[in-house]
Amino acid sequence: MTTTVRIIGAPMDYGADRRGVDMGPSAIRYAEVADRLSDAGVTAVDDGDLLIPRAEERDPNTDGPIEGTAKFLREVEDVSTRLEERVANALADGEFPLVLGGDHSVAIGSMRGSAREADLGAIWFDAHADLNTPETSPSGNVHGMPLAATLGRGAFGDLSWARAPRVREGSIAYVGLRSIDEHERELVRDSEMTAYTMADIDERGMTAVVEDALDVATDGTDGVHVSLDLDWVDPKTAPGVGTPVRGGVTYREAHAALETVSERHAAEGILRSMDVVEVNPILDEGNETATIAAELTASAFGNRIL
Ligand code: EXY
Ligand code: MN
Ligand code: MN
Ligand code: MN
Repeated sequence: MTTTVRIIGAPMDYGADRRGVDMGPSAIRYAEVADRLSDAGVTAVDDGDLLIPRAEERDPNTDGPIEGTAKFLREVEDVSTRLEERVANALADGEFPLVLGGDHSVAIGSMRGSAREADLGAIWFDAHADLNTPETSPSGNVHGMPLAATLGRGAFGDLSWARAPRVREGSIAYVGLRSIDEHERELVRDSEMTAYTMADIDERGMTAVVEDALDVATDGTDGVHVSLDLDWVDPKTAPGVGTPVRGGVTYREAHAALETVSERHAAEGILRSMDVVEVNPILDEGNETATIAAELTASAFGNRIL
């Protein structure tokens, strides 16, 4: 039976400081993600976009019901709740949910939806740790917090829409980490998560690192969520992101990583859901970052040279 991938657009930019990531789903579609998935041998069905009001029409509401600062938290809740439903419905229909962001706060809804009926592991391809809580965040931007939200850390512990009870810290692996806030460093060190930094990739090579990350995310879980933040890739290669950090993964390393995921999936059926986030077409050059996002997605589903 061939896999059906359900594309769900989440043009949310409440979680980031700069406008533009709301155009991510359009740019990734324009880069022919559906055709590339077909080339990889899966059927792609496009569910369209969630309707999301423009940030300018909303109040960031920084003094909400929680301690600390998390801008547009009500709006993020609204989108997360609707996205969770779409993701859970796709899985209930036997389809694979592919969420196109949007800023990284979309991962809250995608992981909650994916973990509703399963113990879920996750691989976090990102320059950043995304583990701030409203109390520790230097920016108040929720795109720096989705893992903390999913794990119910800090003020998120009181927010039932954010925490995904079937995601265990010990089943999460970072790959490619290189930009971390001082306080966040302690959070990662003290956590049960596994963090593979850029230095680990330099030393051991991407394939070996991703194999280990997959061991972490599959051990004792029912499936794996892949969260692909395009700022993971080096900004010289993928410039269309709001929080670029130099020293990122190369084009070939990125493909090798997603190919490693797809090979494990082909052998063991481990993949359950995926999101592709932080593509900002305003900052991009010739839709290059969106094109890389579409190509990497196809690699995750088995697209190969031969
Ligand atoms: N750690 C910084 C913050 O929390 O504001 C930057 C976070 C950037 C998050 C990007 C999307 O991965
Ligand atoms: Mn991120
Ligand atoms: Mn189980
Ligand atoms: Mn990032």
